[in-house]
Amino acid sequence: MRLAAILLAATLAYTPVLAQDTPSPEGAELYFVNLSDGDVVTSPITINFGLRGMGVAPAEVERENTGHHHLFVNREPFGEGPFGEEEFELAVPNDENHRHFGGGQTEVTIELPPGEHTLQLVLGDHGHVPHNPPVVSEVISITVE
Ligand SMILES: [Cu+2]
Repeated sequence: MRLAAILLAATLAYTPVLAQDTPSPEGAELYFVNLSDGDVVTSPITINFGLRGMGVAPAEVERENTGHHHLFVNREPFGEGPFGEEEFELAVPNDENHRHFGGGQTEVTIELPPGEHTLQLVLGDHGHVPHNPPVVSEVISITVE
């Protein structure tokens, strides 16, 4: 009994901070300003990130109702990977499929090879974790000529 109590206390003490604990305001919206699903484009491609109902802040800056942009390139839609939304509990990964704009950038110019590509925007908080509820754009598919 005593050991159980100690174990329980230890477990509670080391429970990580719950993920997705940065709230997003109702009605926040993330979208591609200059691209639509089905667009045919040429590389390099300039992509403008649109955000309504929230502000952009650099990573590490903790301020209510703000976040920074992430661009998902050619991966499963947000929440539809093998680990669901828990995939991002600690942070959005940083690789060529998950690009961070921690400086507070609202546009990027990227090169993509010819063919079809999917893009999605995901807002992250100061620690690169999506908000609760998550603020994500629709997934668009574009074709690079
Ligand atoms: Cu980030």
